[in-house]
Amino acid sequence: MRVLVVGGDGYCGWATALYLSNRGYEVAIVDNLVRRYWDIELGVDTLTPIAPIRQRLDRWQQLTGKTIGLYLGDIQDYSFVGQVFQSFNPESVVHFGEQRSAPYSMIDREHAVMTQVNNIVGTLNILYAIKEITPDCHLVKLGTMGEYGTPNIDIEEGYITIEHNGRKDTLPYPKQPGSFYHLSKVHDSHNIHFACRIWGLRATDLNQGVVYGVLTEETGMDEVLINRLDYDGVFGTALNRFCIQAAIGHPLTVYGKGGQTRGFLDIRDTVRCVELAVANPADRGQFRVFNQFTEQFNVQQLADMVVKASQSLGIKAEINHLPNPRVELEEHYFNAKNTKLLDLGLQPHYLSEALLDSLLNFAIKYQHRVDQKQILPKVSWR
Ligand code: NAD
Ligand code: USQ
Repeated sequence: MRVLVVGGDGYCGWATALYLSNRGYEVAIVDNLVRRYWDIELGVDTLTPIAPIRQRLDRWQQLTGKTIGLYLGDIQDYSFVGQVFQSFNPESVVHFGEQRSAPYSMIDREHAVMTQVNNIVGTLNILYAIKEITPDCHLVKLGTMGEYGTPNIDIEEGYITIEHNGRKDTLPYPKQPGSFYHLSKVHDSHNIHFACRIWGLRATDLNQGVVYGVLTEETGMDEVLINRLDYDGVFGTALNRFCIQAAIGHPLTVYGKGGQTRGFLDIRDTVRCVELAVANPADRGQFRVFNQFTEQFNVQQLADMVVKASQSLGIKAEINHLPNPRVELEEHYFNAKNTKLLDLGLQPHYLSEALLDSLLNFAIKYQHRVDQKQILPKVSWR
């Protein structure tokens, strides 16, 4: 099957492109490398030294004999997107190609606008390209668990059945996202759902939780294939940051009380979940939603686990509760369903097993690359 991986130079996209290629899918990457530019804009860098995209792809070819195609361009440009679809004729598009940092989207008006235009226009262009060029192609779109926010009831997978004034319907689950970035995902979901209804497209929205870890079978094959690992206050995510902070002796940055609960998953499960969605496509006209995470933790629990795992390596990590730069509930109910990917055959990696090999050991190996000035959060929601 021909699979186009949009955003294939990024953290989830790179690991997924290699994973699918290794399993015999014909893969091509679309990326405009803007993420590398955003790092330059912010003066930050990934902990792990990532090679230029062409070197990465050449090494993959040398090691495995498999070729991954490359289309460099911006999916906001419809003529570029159209050319890619004409030339590659994808049967499945996995769309990771967005601005994905909540803090980046909250820097100021310009960054909020840029995030929403980039994400919403890019996704709309992909929907139009599917409709006009490859109408049978399955869109696998990366959404986020953050679309739901933290309601005081159980979170279902995309839809909820409601009885109101004696009538009953199954409707999209209510959305209460927590940043302009998370809102861009909600807007995308609405646009994709609409396109499935009016044009009969097939789509799966993968509402992914926070991803952790850096090692997958393929990215671990060679230093040139290494994946990115962000630790800075803008693009770094909670658990990845805590491990790197522990490795360099920086107190772990728990925001506020630390009762914020989220869904989490190992990057090795991200790639597998995407394959499960690709291999089991939605029907024509169907808009499926899968909640893509394997375990729920609050940030205090994560920090405690990192302190404990660090002790086993002789590292004494400490926790610091910082004033919360975000506006979010710090103590709340959170119980999200996640059975659809398990039903398709996902066998999760659990954090208790992954913390050392996939994270802390990497953090220790590359600790000399950490810029301490980039650790504390600088972006405020207020
Ligand atoms: P990333 O920033 O590492 O990768 C995104 C890639 O998309 C980058 O290589 C970037 O250059 C590319 N891109 C962005 N805008 C583009 C455009 N207009 N045209 C072409 N390419 C463009 O992000 P990631 O962590 O790999 O996240 C990938 C997707 O998964 C995002 O949609 C994100 O919202 C979602 N997601 C990520 C996480 C996580 O914890 N990392 C969790 C849930 C969901
Ligand atoms: N947090 C801390 N300390 C830190 C960093 C974060 O306590 O040093 C807290 C945040 O306040 C928040 C929680 O940890 O309550 C998660 O924050 P995060 O930065 O790890 O993740 P988030 O901003 O939600 O975004 C990340 C990805 C995004 C994806 C989302 C999935 O960057 O692309 O959509 O995770 S989810 O959280 O399920 O919406």
